[in-house]
Amino acid sequence: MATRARPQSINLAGLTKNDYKGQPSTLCKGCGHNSIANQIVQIAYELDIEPHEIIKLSGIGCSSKSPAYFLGMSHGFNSLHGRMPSIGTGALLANHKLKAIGVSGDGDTASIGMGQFKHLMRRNVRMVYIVENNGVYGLTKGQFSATADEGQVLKYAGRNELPPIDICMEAIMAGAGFVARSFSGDAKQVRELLKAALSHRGTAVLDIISPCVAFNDTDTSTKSYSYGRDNEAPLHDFGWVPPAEEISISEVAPGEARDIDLHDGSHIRLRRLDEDYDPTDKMAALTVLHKAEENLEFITGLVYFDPDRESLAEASDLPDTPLALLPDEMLRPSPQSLADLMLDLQR
Ligand SMILES: Cc1ncc(C[n+]2csc(CCOP(=O)(O)OP(=O)(O)O)c2C)c(N)n1
Ligand code: SF4
Ligand SMILES: [Mg+2]
Repeated sequence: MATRARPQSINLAGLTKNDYKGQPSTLCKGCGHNSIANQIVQIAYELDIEPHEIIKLSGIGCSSKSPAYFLGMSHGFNSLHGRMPSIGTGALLANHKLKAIGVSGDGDTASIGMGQFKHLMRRNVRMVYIVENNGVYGLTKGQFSATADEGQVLKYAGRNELPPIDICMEAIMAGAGFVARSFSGDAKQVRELLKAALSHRGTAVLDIISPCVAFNDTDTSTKSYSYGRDNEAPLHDFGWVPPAEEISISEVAPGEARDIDLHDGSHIRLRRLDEDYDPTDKMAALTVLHKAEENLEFITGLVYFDPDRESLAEASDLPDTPLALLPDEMLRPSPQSLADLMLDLQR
């Protein structure tokens, strides 16, 4: 007997999960970037996000193509190689009410885009900045990127003689207040981190190991599926609790969980695993990253959190109505005020 397809449930925004999808992916089958795009679709649906509230941003690379594959009804700007931070800064000053999701690659961020990346975090532009980190330039056929393992040998690229850049360390040093590492193969953790990152008041950096199945998925690579599966060592069990939900510590044994407040009234809930890790301690965060690099450990979870720094929009004292929505008369100085200014300059 023929079965009828069940209608998809409609969320509070009046949309189905399908409504949050984008174009069909043209990336390789099995590419980690596809999985991250799927998690963005899922969380946007679960969070009842209105598509027009979102702007998707990217640079150039396979990773930077992926915003085409999620949130097809949202705003989007696929920019130049390594230049997504300046486009994002401009867009979010023009409309600070937008929620921004930026997708970049390790080449786009840690090679050509490093200068722009650092200043985005120094300014604390409110956006979720995802680095889909595969250790290679996938789009241009697998050259080593600045996050590739030192001494690694790849069939087409040869031997990499240079030490890797640690994106999380760079993010913490530049002033980002939400810095996390994850693995595209750990869909649940990626989803929870994405939800919390959207609630953060400034730049939230997610460095997600996202294997390139075409050029860097060998067992000896720290950016491969096998390495991720065998070595992922979460710092804690990470969860995000929405603003309206009552915090109930009673469901976990005392001392096993810790809740941290986010700016919008939501909470991060950290459950202890083996060791107690405090992500609000900057030196502890840098030490854990340094040790992980030395011991080739793949730690994941929220590495660093500082809720106190104002975002660029907050520090710029912008009016509540976004600049992009103000009428011309309010944006343009009057002829008299320009004349007064000129007089002032001549004094
Ligand atoms: C100014 C400039 N230089 C070089 C390139 C060529 N290029 C395109 S994508 C890319 C690397 C992308 O690597 P990554 O950001 O790691 O993305 P992936 O494809 O691995 O996801 C390079 C070097 C370019 N498009 N523009
Ligand atoms: S080349 Fe690599 S990064 Fe690009 S789509 Fe294929 S698997 Fe993904
Ligand atoms: Mg890459």
